Amino acid sequence: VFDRDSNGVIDQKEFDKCYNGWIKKILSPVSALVVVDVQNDFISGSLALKNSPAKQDGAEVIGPINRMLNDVTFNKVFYSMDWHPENHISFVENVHLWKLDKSCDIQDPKEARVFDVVIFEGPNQTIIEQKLWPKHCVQDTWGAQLHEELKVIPEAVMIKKGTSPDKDSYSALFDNTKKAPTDLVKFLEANEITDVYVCGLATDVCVGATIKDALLLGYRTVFVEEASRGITLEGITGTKRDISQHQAVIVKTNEVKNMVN
Ligand code: VGL
Ligand code: ZN
Repeated sequence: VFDRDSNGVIDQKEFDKCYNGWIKKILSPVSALVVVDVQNDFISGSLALKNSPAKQDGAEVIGPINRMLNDVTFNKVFYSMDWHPENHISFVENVHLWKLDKSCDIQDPKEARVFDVVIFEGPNQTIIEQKLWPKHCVQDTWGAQLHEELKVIPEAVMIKKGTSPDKDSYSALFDNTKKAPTDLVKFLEANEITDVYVCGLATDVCVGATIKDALLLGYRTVFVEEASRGITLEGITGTKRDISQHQAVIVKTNEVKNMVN
């Protein structure tokens, strides 16, 4: 049982004692780093974090991530990429392409705004609850490319998500309906990964969703906060509280080296 602060975050000294003094001696951790969506659109493009409510700068993750990749030898490194078709259901510009469900507050596509949650009628009476975003990370465009200063290690695996028009996928592990696993689930299993380190953009959307799914799959899951930036402050705080309550560990970038190597 760890001491935690009011946000449920574990005390660092407690954690070091337990992890380095005990857990690491009896287990052989196999580590994976998942770098989530460090793509141009979230840094200086259509969904630039610096223009969103928390006013964080997505470019600030690049230094910590590159340093971590230079200093730490993870067993596997993955980069996820939001990779949407032009007609994707999450784009505010595309609301008119989809059928709004009768239960949706908004019935005229022209009234729909970024951050609204709308309800679409999907195939076979299914309903799709969807938060709206500006058009972003369209397949094969500049906005979907990883930032050019991000270090990409040659052995890494790219995980593309949100690729079907009618499904969004915040998590790098499952689509938002939690029905379809991505290839990352297969890779983690095939490589017998035990510990999943997660960082990138955005803390309160895709990073948080990836951490929650990794925890649900039973991985020891570590959030590298300094190497992540988010969209809203309430979202970031809420994400940290949720994942801590589900036993994720929040660490500083320089502590990752002690845990992995
Ligand atoms: C993301 C909003 C929409 C993210 C992706 O990568 O956090 N956010 N699509
Ligand atoms: Zn997206």
